[in-house]
Amino acid sequence: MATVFNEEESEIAMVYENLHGDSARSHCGKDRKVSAVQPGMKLYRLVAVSFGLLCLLQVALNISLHLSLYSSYCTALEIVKKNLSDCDNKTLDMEASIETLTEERDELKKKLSDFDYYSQQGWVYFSGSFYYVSEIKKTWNNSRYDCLKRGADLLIVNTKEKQEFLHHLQRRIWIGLTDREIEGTWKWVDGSPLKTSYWATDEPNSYESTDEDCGDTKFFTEKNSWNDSPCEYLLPWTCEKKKNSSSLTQQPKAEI
Ligand code: 2F8
Ligand code: CA
Repeated sequence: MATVFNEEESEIAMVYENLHGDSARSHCGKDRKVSAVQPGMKLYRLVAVSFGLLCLLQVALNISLHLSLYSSYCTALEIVKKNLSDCDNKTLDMEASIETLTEERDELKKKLSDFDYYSQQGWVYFSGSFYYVSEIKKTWNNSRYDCLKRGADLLIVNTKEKQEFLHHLQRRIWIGLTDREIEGTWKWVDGSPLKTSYWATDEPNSYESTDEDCGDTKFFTEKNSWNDSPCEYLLPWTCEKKKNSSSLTQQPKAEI
């Protein structure tokens, strides 16, 4: 009787479930137990899946954050590298400037030192060269020898300004001009040919067929003051030392 009753009850429950679906489970005997477990599982699964998703989201966010930080770090590193490179270039520029300034300073120091030295030795500075006017008289050759010993040479008058400087001296002096090698072919002591000349009237004339092979300023009161004289004459002379001249090293031979 009990078995029959249970079978009937089971059939009724199945029919009821078919008719009312899941909602019926909450009102019926055995199914009431099943429907109490399944929602818990679902919730558990839902929580587990949600937790998993949250973990994945966390991982994704972490990766994204790290990538973003790495990108920022790289950008910052690039900026630092560029700044360092700019800094290096500026340092190199500054070092080059310091080197140039040091060279200029040394050059100026040398000029000042030269200027002091030559001024004390009685030299006069004019337009980039130092000039020395002797107080004594010598032959043209010995005059030149004196200049060479002083690291200079006899005056070369190759500009209008130098001729004006010479005119202002108002003295008869030897200049660095000679035609000793070829008569009539006048050359300066540095070997350069005579181009612009300031010969006095009727000069050079090898006066009365004498050997006048050396230039002087016999007619110093005139603008055109040059004369040719015998090289053995005793006259004052003018030495010229150009800037950066290396003639200090020259070793001339004295006239016997
Ligand atoms: O002493 C030689 C010198 O003599 C004369 O000058 C005073 C000649 N000048 C004239 O004849 C115009 C120079 O040419 C000569 O060198
Ligand atoms: Ca003459």
